[in-house]
Amino acid sequence: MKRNILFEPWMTEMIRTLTNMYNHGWDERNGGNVSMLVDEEQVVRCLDPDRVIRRIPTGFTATELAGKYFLVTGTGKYFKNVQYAPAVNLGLVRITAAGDEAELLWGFTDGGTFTSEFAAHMMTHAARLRVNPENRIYMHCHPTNLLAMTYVHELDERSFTRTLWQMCTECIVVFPEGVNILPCVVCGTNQLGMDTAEKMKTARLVIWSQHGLSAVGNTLDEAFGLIETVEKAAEIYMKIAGLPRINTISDEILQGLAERFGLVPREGYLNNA
Ligand code: 2HA
Ligand code: ZN
Repeated sequence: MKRNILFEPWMTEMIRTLTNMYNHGWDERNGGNVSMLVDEEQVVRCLDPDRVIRRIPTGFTATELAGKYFLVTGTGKYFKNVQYAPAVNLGLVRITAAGDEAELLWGFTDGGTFTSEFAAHMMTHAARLRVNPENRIYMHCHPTNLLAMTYVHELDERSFTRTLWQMCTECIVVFPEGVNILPCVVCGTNQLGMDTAEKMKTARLVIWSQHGLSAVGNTLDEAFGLIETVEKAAEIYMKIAGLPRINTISDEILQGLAERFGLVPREGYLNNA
């Protein structure tokens, strides 16, 4: 007897997280997309792995991910609706041996398909698994203050990271590697997928300027927490950016925080450190 996929902890956590992202205002309309690597062992408890509903071409080749299973949000789907209709808004797919198709095993019940950013997801999963075999999550959304900040702050990665670190003492502890940044480009392309995956080799956070933020992590909580912390910092920045600034967090304090928590800040990002 197979278990009900909707009651599995990884599924309920995905649904709760997407709902929470919507409630934070990060995912207007169909904005945002999330994918989660799921172990075969977890999948076969609920589904017959030989029962492929449909094959969906991906438009790229990801042989490194052959045979891997991903729970992923659907294109055009609204995060706010996932909790009411998970099987329409989410899909569980397996990457084929050739790496250029996804086999649908569950979900997308209205004939839908995965997010338009599937290339960024899969290319990033492949890149992250090379640097961290425990990585499971790719999360993308449109946090308001972070987006606002990409209009008024220079987009140099060191400078942008330093400003975020200076917005509250928590930041350097949560993302000591900083944030990487891509310029504003047309989204949904393989090129953006490749560029994002490249940027994800050195940081768990990548900003798409004037578009949004993506985070990776071993768990949904880790990726969500990274985004939450960056967005909090950006919110503080947007509150103070137009005001005279008379105090800040010094590089000495930032270095001290990193040492206190046994973390190494991105090399060269602190002055005299
Ligand atoms: O899914 O966020 O980047 C809609 C988007 C595209
Ligand atoms: Zn987006």
